[in-house]
Order: sequence, then C-alpha cells, then structure tokens
Amino acid sequence: MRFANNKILKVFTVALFIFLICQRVLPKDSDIIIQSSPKYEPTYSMLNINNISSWIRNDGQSAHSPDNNEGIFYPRGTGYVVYQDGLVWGGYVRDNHPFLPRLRVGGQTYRVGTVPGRIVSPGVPEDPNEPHVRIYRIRSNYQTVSDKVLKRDAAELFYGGDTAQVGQSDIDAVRSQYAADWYEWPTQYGAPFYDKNGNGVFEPQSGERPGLLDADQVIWFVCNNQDTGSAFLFYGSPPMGIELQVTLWGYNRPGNALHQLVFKRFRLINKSGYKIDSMFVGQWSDTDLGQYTNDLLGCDSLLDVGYVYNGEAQDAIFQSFGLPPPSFGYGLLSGPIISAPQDTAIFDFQKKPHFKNLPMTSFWYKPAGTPIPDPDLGEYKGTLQMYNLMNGYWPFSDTTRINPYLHGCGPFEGNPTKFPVNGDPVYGTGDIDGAGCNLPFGSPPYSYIQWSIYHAARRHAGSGFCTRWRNR
Ligand SMILES: [Ca+2]
Ligand SMILES: [Ca+2]
Ligand SMILES: [Ca+2]
Repeated sequence: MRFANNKILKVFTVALFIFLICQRVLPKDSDIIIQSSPKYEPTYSMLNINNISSWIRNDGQSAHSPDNNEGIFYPRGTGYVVYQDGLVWGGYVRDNHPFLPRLRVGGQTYRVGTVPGRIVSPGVPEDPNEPHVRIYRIRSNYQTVSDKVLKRDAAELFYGGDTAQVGQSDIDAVRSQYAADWYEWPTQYGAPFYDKNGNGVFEPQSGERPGLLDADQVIWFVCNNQDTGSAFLFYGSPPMGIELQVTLWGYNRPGNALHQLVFKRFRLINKSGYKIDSMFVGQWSDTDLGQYTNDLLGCDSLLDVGYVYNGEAQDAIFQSFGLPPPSFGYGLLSGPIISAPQDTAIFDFQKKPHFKNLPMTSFWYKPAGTPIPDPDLGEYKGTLQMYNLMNGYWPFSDTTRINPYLHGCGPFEGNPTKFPVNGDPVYGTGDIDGAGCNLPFGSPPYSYIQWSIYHAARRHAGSGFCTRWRNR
C-alpha cells in the first residue's frame, strides 16, 4: 500500500480514565474587552473543566507543570497521578537521502522533540514566534461562568492552586483569554468547530461555533517535528516532517462518568514530501500515582487500556488529602484506520465503511528497580531502542535483535508476549505487576515507569504486523 500524495493523516482518540478507589452578569460578546495579561502565558494551558486538571504546552510537552513537576492531578486539587506524558512515533522516511538514516522517531517523552506551529510546505515550518502560534483554550460558557469558578481556574494557572492569592485582575485575565481564544479560534489550521452546513468552512455569521461533541472545555494547538535541533535532542533522529495537531476536551458533568475523564485527539500529518512506512504511534507516560515508589502497572489488551494503580492500600500523598489512592489509565478509543472491506471504522467521530480501527498492538512498562534500560536521549541509538520498544521488544539498539517480554506470572509465565502484566490485579489472576517473576514494587532504585500503545503501519520485515495507514 502506498501513501497517496505523500501525505498521511491519522486521527486517533485517547481517553484518560481515572477511577477513584475509594455570579456576576456579563456583557454581550461585543462588550468584552480582550486584553492580554502579563500573568497569562498562552504557551501553557490547563484542561481543568471537571475532576481532572492537566497541564499542556504548545510545543507538545504534556502533563508536566511549568515548574517542571507532575502535571496531572486527580481528583482536581489533590494529588498528582502523572509526572509527564507524550506521544511518540517512529517509522521509515523514504527520502533517499544519502547520509541520513531512514528509521526515525519523533514526539515527546522526557524531552520534547516537537516545536510549536504548523509545517507550511515540505521541510518548512512556521515561525514559532508568530503571534498566532500559541495554545488556544475555550469553554462554551465563558461569558456566563461565575467569577468563583474562574477563580479556581486562575489559581491553578497562576498560583499552584492557591485561591487565596487570586485577585480580580487574575479572574479578568482568565475570562479575557477565553474570549480571545473564542474569537481567534484557529479553524483555518484545523481547530474543531460545529460545521452546521457541512461545507468545511467556519461561518460564525451563520451561527457556527468553536468546539466539538458538546464539550465544555476544549484546548487546541499544533506542533511539528521539523526542527532539527529538538528532533536530534529527542532520540538522535533527523526530523520526520510530521505536523501534530492536538485537541483536548472535557465535560463538566458532576455525577456522570464523563466528569472523571478527559479526551485527546491526535492528528498526525506527514508533510515531509516523502513516504513514511512501518510506522508506530505510542502513548507514553511516566505515571506517578502520588508517592511513586509503590506504583504498579497493568494493561488490558481487550479494552486497549494501560493503567497505574497503587501497590498499597494507602499512599502518603493522597492520605494527606484524606483520600485513598486512585488509579489512572489511558484508553485507546479510536485508533488509526486501515482498509477492511467487511468492516466499519470510526474516523473523526463518523462511521467509515470498509475500514477498521487499529487496536493497541503492544504494551510496555518499566517497573521500579528493573534492569530494562531506557532509550538514550540525544543519541541515534535511542531511536533504535525506542523503535524496538514500539514493536513490543526490549529496547536494544539493534532492531534485528528481537527480544520479547515474558509474562512474569500466571498460566503463561515465561511465555513471550506483547502485553505483559495483562492479568487482573483485583482478582489476582494472570500476569500481575509486582508478583511472580515480576519485580516487587519498591525495589531500589525507584525508577520511573512508562507504558505505551503502538501501531504498526505497513508490512515490515520482522515486525509481524501487516497494517496500513489511511491514504489521504
Ligand atoms: Ca460551515
Ligand atoms: Ca503511589
Ligand atoms: Ca513514575
């Protein structure tokens, strides 16, 4: 299968699942004064419409706070659950360059291999200093929402959640930014809107509005991995020419499960001018469920979910809020699509006959104290290691060296698998983190943990997958 027009578009949707175990009158649109605030930095923003609050930065850095600490909190206003997460992709760029390696990876883990802005033509990124290259955040009720609600929003944006420090100017700055983002919502670059007449054109004069799927809050930005410096600092790869459009959204629905979820949509567009094949995409996350030393990981390969839970009944961080520790996970809702004559896929929230969505194809985790190495940042060796990981193998720097993970306990103990720790920790059945040959938690050194979802994209010798990206 070939990519038509050297361009691929993939959209997939991920939900973050979290389970707890355990007014003033405003003027009309035209009267709102749009002003910038020195306190408000549209480089960063926060999805915080419900019981989750999560930082995001317009270069793609995700779930990490501006002061370089944990960046997702649950329940909102209490403990953290993620130190940092990101999207990772890897594949072969068929540019026939005499010196550059074809196998490349891009995305974000502990370093951010992407920069703000679009790619305007093959090899040419947008100037990230252009004023419109920023992060956009809207909420559907920004005109009528109370100062009290925005006070909490401002506290999280500016003062680490401390509402006592919030002044009226902070509240006004937040409301003004919502208004500015509403009016400047970049539909021309891909930001979602309600296209009532279905013509693909944003027509606010005809009553069309920014947003999607009745979401109460939406964040949108675009970044790319066309920048050589940041791409190299990631895992030593040259740029792949991929533009990444990110939409995050959530619902303020107390009492409803939606109140405990946020949604992400990633659009990857190949603007390199060349074909890319044998490509994987993965959700990477260093989860820190409060105290990180007692965390355990798991996956559900039938539900396409990876998750973290506490290895002990109590966790010091959540205990300080009088709460039992939650669990937290990432679920793949709508993967990239491939041709499948007898099937129907979901693409851009619509049914698409004769295609199907790809499932999670592998899961990887790094338990505390494990001898499994990390991919090396800033070196091409790291690209090879990461590609092996994405393929569900140990992160060796030789992609021909296939070393699968083994189930650590349960009926398939010792057998190779692409889905380690897919047992049931509630009932204690199957392969479970911290049990059997899996390392017990708390083994020093207290290393971080990562997990990923990956997708194969075309037949590649040795990969064992035969799938295709949607042409576009
Ligand atoms: Ca329209
Ligand atoms: Ca913990
Ligand atoms: Ca961790």
